[in-house]
Amino acid sequence: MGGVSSFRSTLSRAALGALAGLLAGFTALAVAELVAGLVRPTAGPVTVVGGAVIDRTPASVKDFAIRTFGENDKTVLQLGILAVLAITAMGLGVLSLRHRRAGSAGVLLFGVVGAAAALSRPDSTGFGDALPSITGAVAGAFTLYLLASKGAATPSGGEAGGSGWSRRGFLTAAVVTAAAATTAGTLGRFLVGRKGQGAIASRNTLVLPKPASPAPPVPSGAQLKVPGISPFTTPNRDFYRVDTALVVPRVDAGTWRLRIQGKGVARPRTYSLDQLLARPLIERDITLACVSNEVGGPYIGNARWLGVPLAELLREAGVQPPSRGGKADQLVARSVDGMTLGSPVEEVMDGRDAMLAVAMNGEPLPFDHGFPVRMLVPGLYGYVSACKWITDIELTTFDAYDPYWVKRKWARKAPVKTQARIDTPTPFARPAGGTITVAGVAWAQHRGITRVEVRIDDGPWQVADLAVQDTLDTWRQWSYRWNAAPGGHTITVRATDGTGAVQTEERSRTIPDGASGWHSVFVTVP
Ligand SMILES: Nc1nc2c(c(=O)[nH]1)N[C@H]1C(S)=C(S)[C@@H](COP(=O)(O)O)O[C@H]1N2
Ligand SMILES: [Mo]
Repeated sequence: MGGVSSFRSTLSRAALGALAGLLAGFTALAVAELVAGLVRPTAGPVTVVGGAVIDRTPASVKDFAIRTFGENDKTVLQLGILAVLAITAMGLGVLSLRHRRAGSAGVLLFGVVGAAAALSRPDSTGFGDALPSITGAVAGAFTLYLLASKGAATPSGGEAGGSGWSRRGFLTAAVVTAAAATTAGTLGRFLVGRKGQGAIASRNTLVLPKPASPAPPVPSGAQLKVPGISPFTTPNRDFYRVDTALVVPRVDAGTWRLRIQGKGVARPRTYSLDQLLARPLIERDITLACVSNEVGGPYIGNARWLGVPLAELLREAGVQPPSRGGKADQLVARSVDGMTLGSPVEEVMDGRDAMLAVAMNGEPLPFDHGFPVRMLVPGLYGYVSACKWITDIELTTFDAYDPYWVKRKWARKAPVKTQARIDTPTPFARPAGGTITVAGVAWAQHRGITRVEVRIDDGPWQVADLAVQDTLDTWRQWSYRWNAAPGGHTITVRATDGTGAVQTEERSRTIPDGASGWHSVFVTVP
C-alpha cells in the first residue's frame, strides 16, 4: 500500500507543481499587461511575440494561415502562443519542485525572449518596449519560487493524506497569487482601454467636410437584384481586413501627423489632420483587393472613399514623376505600427485618384481600416498601395529600398489582375432545376470590365449580362440566365478588361503578384 500512496502523492505533487507553474505564468502575463498599460499597450508579451512570429513567417505559411483561418488567423496565432506558454509554465512548475532556481530561471528566460521580440518590432520605440516582458517575467519567477517552496516536500508532513507538503499553505499562497494577478491584469486592461479613449473620442467628434469633388450617386443599374450576389457597395462591417496588427492601432486624430520627405522632395512638410481636411477633398468609389486573394476568394471590397488627392500634395512638395525627370520612382508609406508599403510614383501621379482617405462609406475610417488616414491607389493591390494608419511618406527608389512585403518575396510592383468571381450558385449547391441565375462580380481596377463570359461544362462561352458600370476603378456585377439540365455541372467564368485583354486561364499562386486563372463552381441540378 505504501507504494501506491507514494505514487499518488507524487502525482498530486506534480499536479500542484503544474498549478504553481500556471499561476506563475498567469502572474507574469498579468504584470506584463499592467506594465504595458502604463508604458505602451502594444508592447505586451503576447502581442510582441505574435508580431515577431508574423514577421518571420514565410510567405507561403502566412498565405496558408490566411486561407485556412481567414480573418481569425490572428486569434489562432495568439491562442497558439498562450497554449505554448501554458504547457511550458506547467513544465517549469513541476521542475521547480525539485530545482527551485531552475524553474524560476526558465520563467526569466521567457522574459528575455519577450523582450527580444519587443525590441525587434519595427515600431519599437526603445528599451521601454522590453519592460512589460521583463517585469512580468521577474514577477512570474518570484511567484514560482515562492509557490515551489510551499509545495516542496517538508519533513514534517501532518496534513491529511500525509504526503509531506503543506497543502493548506500552498493553497493559501495560490489563492492570494491568483487574486493579486487578476487585479494586476484587470488594472492593466483598464489602462490599455483608457489609452484608447482619446482616439475613440477623436473619431467620434470628427466632422467630415463636404467633398469639393463629390462622387455621383452609384448608378441604380450597378446593383443587380440577384439574391446571393455581393452588394455593389460593401458595408464597412463586412469589408475584409488584412494586416499584421495584433492590436489594432488606435491613433488620436488630434496628435496625428503625416510627414512627406525624401528624394526629390524640395519642400518637406508635416500635415495635421485639420490641415488635410481644410484642403479640397475628392470622393470616389474604389474597389480594394488583396494580393492574397485566391481565385474566387473573399478579400476584395468596394467602398465610397473621401480623401485628399495624393498627387497634389506631392506636387506641392516639389515631387516629379520619373517620366518627367523625377529622381524617386518609389513612394514608401509608413504606418504607426512600423509597416512599410511601396508604390510606384509614376502611377500615383498619372492622374488616377490616388488619395489619402479619411472616410469610408460616409463615416470616418473605422480603426480596423486605418483611422485617421490611409492611402489608396486605384488599380494596385493593397500591399503596394493601401497603407493604413499612415504617418510618413518617403520618396525613394525601388533600387534603394525594399518595403515589408517585398522583403518577404512579394513582387515590387503589383497591378490588380483581371478576375471574375461566381457568387451564386455557391460551390456544391443543389439549385432547383429550370432557369438558374448565375451571378457575381468582375474586376480590373483602373482598366474596367467590358465583358464577362460564362461556360457550362465544356460548352461554348456565353456572354453574360453586365450591370451598369460605376467607374473604371470599381468592380462590376454580372449575371447569366442558365437553362440547367439535371446532373452535375461545372460553371466557369472569365472577364475581359477595358484594354481588351481576356482574363488568362493560366493558374498562378497568390505569391508573388496575385492569383490568376478562371473561377469555377460545381453544382448539382436535381
Ligand atoms: N499599416 C498597415 N497597412 C496595411 C496593411 C498592414 O498590414 N499594415 N496591409 C495591407 C494589405 S496587404 C491590404 S490588402 C490592405 C487591406 O486593407 P483593409 O484591411 O482595409 O481591407 O491594407 C494594406 N495596408
Ligand atoms: Mo493584401
